[in-house]
Amino acid sequence: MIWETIYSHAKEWVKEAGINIRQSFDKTLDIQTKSNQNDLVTNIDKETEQFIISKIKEHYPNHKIMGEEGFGDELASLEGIVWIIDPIDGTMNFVHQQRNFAISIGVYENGVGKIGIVYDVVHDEMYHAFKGRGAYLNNKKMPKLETASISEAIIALNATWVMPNHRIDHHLMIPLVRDARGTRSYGTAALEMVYVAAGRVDAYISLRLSPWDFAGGAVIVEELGGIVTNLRGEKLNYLNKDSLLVAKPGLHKTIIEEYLKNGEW
Ligand code: 2AM
Ligand code: CA
Ligand code: CA
Ligand code: CA
Repeated sequence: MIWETIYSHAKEWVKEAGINIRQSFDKTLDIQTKSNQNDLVTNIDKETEQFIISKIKEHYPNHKIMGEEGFGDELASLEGIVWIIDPIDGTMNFVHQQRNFAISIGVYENGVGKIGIVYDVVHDEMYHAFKGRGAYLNNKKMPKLETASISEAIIALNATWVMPNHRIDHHLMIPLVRDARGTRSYGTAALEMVYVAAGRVDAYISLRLSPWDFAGGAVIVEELGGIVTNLRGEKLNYLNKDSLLVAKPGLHKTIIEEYLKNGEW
């Protein structure tokens, strides 16, 4: 089966890329900025993306590729088989902490997520799922997600989304933060999504992310019954930037209906 092979190739290449990244810790990083002075990219982000893309092109020349650092294709649609790649999610953590970052890959067929891989390189923890076949943390199958109430929920989000901000209805976030049991901020969307999958947090919220930030994590969370939408409660399309709400079933509905429903997101 072609999909079995794609799944094992994807896991193998991500592992190999992880070994290269761990070896890079001893070398000097070349750090550059992108859209602003806190938006970082390194030679390792670029080398990792190029490594994974070279493997895909060698084995699957007909597949399309969307990668954050621009070594993939310019895509106008998600027709066919599309690899959506974030070579390092959490680059600021990679640069400052040498931990709390991940490689994220989603493989989509005509816009539907088939394979999701999020690899926590430093902890050697690979979260992976094949649609319809379960989601795993390394070799261990993860259980389906049960619902949670707001008062017992840990919500992952960045403090900037609660600060006054002309772009967003930040004041709607304040009751949510107040009513939750606690909040956490890890600075890596891909890992924060799989933390929902693994039950380490109950929900994750972000106001603006790109497809490569959430394409891999979405397959894993949805395989376990978790809900992945934008902050309006709509499905994501994986071609455009969007806001993101990932949560346990039930809790997702509560957050949308009791907290975010009237926001302009
Ligand atoms: P990145 O590290 O791959 O850029 C916290 O910064 C989270 O938001 C990370 O998952 C990060 O992904 C993502 N993110 C999305 N857009 C970003 C931007 N313009 N600057 C920094 N982080 C961004
Ligand atoms: Ca980036
Ligand atoms: Ca990212
Ligand atoms: Ca990245």
